[in-house]
Parts: sequence; C-alpha cells; structure tokens
Amino acid sequence: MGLLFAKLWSLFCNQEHKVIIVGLDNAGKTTILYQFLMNEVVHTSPTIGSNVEEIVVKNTHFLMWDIGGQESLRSSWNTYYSNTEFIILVVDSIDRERLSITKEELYRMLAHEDLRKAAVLIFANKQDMKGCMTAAEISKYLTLSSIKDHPWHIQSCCALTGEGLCQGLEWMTSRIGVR
Ligand code: G3D
Ligand code: MG
Repeated sequence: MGLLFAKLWSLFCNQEHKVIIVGLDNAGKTTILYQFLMNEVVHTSPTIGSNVEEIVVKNTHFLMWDIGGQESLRSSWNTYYSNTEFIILVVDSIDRERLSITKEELYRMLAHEDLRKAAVLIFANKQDMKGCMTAAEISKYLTLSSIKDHPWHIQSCCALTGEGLCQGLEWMTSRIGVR
C-alpha cells in the first residue's frame, strides 16, 4: 500500500504541465524562455529540440514550447495545442501597430477546441522601453475582462532583466490543482 502511494505521489509530483509560448515574432518569447532557464531553480537539459525546455518551479515541471511567431508559422501553431495546460502569450508592449494581430491570434486560440481547458498568462513585455503600453492598456485593448471561459492573468515584465517573470510563473503554479 505504501509503495503504491509513493508511486502515485511521484507520478503526481513529476507530472509535466505543457506550456506553449506564443506571440508575434520579436515579442521576446525566446528571451523569456532562456531567462527562466537562467534564473529559475533547477534546469534540466532540453528534452526534445532546441525550442522545448523543461522548467521546474517548486517541484512543478513545466514543459515549455517556444513556438515561432512569424506570420508563415502562425498557421501551424495549432499542431502544438493538444494537451496544453498553459498558454503564455508574449506581447511587445512597444509594438502598438501589431497589437490588433495579437488580439486576433489570441481569440483564435481561445476558440480552439484543444485549448478549451488552457489557462492564459499574458506577458506585457519590454516594460523598459520608453513610451510602451502598460499592462492595463494592453488588457483593455485585448478586452481581457470579457474572457470568461479561460482563467487569465496579465503580468508586466522585462525579459532582459527578468523583472516580472517570476510573478508570472507563480500565477501558473497557483493554477495547478485548481481545475
Ligand atoms: P521572439 O522569440 O519572440 O521572436 P526574441 O523574440 O526573444 O528573439 O526577442 C526579440 C528582440 O527583443 C531581441 O532583440 C531581444 O533582446 C529583445 N527583447 C526581448 N525582451 C526585451 C525586453 O524586455 N526589453 C527590451 N528592450 N528588449 C527585449 P535583438 O536586438 O536581439 O533582436
Ligand atoms: Mg524566438
């Protein structure tokens, strides 16, 4: 009995939570992923390819897929969707012109069957840039408060310094076990 319990416990604890990191090209996705690897706790070696990394936060394993954001690649985002628990949407807070594209992509993802249960963390990145949009402005533009069928959270950050990234990860770990 004890052994079975230990087995189940370890299965539960080591369970990997699939995360996809999306956003337009140049938003800062790769920088964020590598900041996680440098600053966070434990870092295990890349699992599958150069764009997939395992991040461990307080015993919680996240398998993070950094998906290319160029226009030509966006149509293939959906091939990564199955079993995704978290979407990290990275926004370049200085890029006002393309925020409408980000909005379109966001709502396209939220409507996708395979992402029905996914929680969304939005990083308002590049907060160090002069004249950037605040998280509140981005939230308003993306009409986040209208999203009722997915848990979401917006966090301002600067991927270059790592500021704000931990708070984002903390929100993710706090979501685990809620559903
Ligand atoms: P992507 O993976 O989403 O395409 P990258 O984006 O991570 O490659 O980042 C694109 C550029 O934005 C990089 O600059 C990177 O250094 C910069 N960047 C990422 N995060 C921040 C930030 O918080 N503040 C500032 N000022 N720049 C950031 P380069 O010059 O290498 O192309
Ligand atoms: Mg990249």
